Amino acid sequence: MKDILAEIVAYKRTVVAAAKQQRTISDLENAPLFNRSVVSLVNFLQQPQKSGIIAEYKRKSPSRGVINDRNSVEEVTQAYANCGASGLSVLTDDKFFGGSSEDLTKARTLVEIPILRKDFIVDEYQVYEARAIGADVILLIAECLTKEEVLHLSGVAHNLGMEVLLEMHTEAQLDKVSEHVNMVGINNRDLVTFNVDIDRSIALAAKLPADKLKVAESGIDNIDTIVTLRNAGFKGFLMGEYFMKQEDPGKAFND
Ligand code: IGP
Repeated sequence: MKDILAEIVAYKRTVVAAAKQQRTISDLENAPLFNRSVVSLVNFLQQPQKSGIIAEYKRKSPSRGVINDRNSVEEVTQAYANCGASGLSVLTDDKFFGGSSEDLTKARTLVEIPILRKDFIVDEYQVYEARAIGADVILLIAECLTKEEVLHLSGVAHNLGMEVLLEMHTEAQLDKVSEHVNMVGINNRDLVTFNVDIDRSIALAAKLPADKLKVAESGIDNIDTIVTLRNAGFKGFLMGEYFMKQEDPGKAFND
């Protein structure tokens, strides 16, 4: 792990340290949304009449710069839900992706489909925070975490009733899958070089554990790709940029 990913992780550690001074874990446990019932993304992705698409709200990214700073989180996430998204992904990182915890909470009050907190989680504090802001699922990124950290953080999420999507990019990272991981995501984008290659998902599909739901992430921009991925065994398709870069991100979902 190096470059931008190392920079993001270092930044997260400072953000978490500062947040802990403001709000303790018991404060988070008292947040109004903390005890709401969680909506299962695994369940939504397994429903054959649904699209399988996890539609992402992403204003900008280190690899692409500004993608969309016009359409509000309320407008886009409601449109995604109305058009048949199986789930939402909301970036909560401020510095690199232009998101916030408030974005996720706003989406939560408007939609009933499951919401993934898309961030770089390196500390259990962020797992409690995910619950407090209204998330149903957390993302854990194998590239940033040891096997022990994945085990611990996924266990905390599980105890709080949330689901876990473990994202990876290489076969070697499969070693980090733990019992509390519900879904394994293959990120077609290399987080260090930013190269996108859809064949990553296809190549790794057969190697993934049979008892974890498979999600293909990044660089998906047409229906043929979704069909190919579905045939390879994927049930979830995480898509951001393709929708966000359209004039009307919600409308693009129907095309
Ligand atoms: C969406 P895309 O290429 O459709 O915008 O990709 C999503 O997979 C991507 O935003 C992503 C991501 C991440 C962002 C995947 N893993 C980890 C931040 C952190």
